[in-house]
Amino acid sequence: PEGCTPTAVATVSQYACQRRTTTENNNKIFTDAFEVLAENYEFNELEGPCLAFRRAASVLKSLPAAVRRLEATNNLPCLGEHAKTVIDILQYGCSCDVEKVLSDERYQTLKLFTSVFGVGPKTAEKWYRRGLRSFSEALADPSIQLNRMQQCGFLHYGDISRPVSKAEAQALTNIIDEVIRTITPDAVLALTGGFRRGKEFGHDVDFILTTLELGKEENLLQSVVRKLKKQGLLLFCDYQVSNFDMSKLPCHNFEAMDYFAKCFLILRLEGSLVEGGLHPAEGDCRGWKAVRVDLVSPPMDRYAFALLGWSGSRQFERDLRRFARVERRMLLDNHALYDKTKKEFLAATTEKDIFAHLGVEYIEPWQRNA
Ligand code: DCP
Ligand code: MG
Repeated sequence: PEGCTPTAVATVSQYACQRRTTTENNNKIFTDAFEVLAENYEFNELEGPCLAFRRAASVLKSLPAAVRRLEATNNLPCLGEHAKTVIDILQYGCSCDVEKVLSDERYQTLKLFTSVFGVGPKTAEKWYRRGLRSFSEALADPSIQLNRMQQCGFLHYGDISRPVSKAEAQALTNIIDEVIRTITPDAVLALTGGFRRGKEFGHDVDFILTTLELGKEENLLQSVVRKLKKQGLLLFCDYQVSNFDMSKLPCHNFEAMDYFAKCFLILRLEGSLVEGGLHPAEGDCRGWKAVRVDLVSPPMDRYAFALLGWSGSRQFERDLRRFARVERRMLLDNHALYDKTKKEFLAATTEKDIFAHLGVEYIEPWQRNA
């Protein structure tokens, strides 16, 4: 009621790694709006405002209830400068700025082009500047040379632009698990990414696989890919060899990919292997679906760092690294944790070890949906 002052409101941390964020988002109307603005800034290479909107969205995702009045955002970190968007939405149910972006031709086109596997913002921008506005125009343009990844992206567009369900991720887990068991008895497999955080749907399925014995993981990925191919399940594979070298660490390039061996795959998933069937699509009567799968293979002594790094969310990872750097003078990435004060690497065999080194309360994977 009006005039009633809230008592003992817990302060919300500016760092996503100090907040518990489940998949339940009570402020979707705001966070969707902020994410559109963030993405538009990203397309325009304005990193600062992009990150500011992503942070603001992330803070709202962690709240236990919907924001109903502007005053409710007063004591929240990262939100001040975005009050205007919040007021608009509270008042009109939408924001003028967001509507403007959504109807902007450049935004719409870059959004469309980047939805193709293998097409990043740079390529999308190039196509846009050539005057291309649709897939058919891009595919018909003689000056455009699609690489193998983009060709596959277009070929399987219908399937891989549809969300992957939890049941489909489980079916793929079973397939990969069976494959690695035939390769070595000491294989370790972990489902990571959004599905580890308890999401019902994802754009791909992410796995970490390795071997207990150090060094034995070196040929693992290639063996897995070979077997998948033999079974007729491999539709696309981009294999990246390991460049991992402990002496190159600590690495200061935080947004870059890690150095572990990995592959970006498109696999053929049979509907009969999925409990409850394939996630439905209109007119789909083939009985199978192309699904994007990422496999990463760190050596076992890097397992905890890789698992933490690949479990996400992106915002959670960003803030964990920022927290380490700013609050602890430590460098964290997917390979290691380095203490700049002690000038040494801190060992970890579990995610809990890493949180403990950082002095951050442990956050369960399903609470990392920041
Ligand atoms: N990741 C990262 N930085 C990258 C790529 C990945 O930090 N450049 C981490 C964070 C992600 C995780 O790896 O959460 C998996 O990447 P995805 O793009 O698959 O993201 P999610 O699995 O979280 O979401 P989705 O459901 O869209 O697959
Ligand atoms: Mg994923």
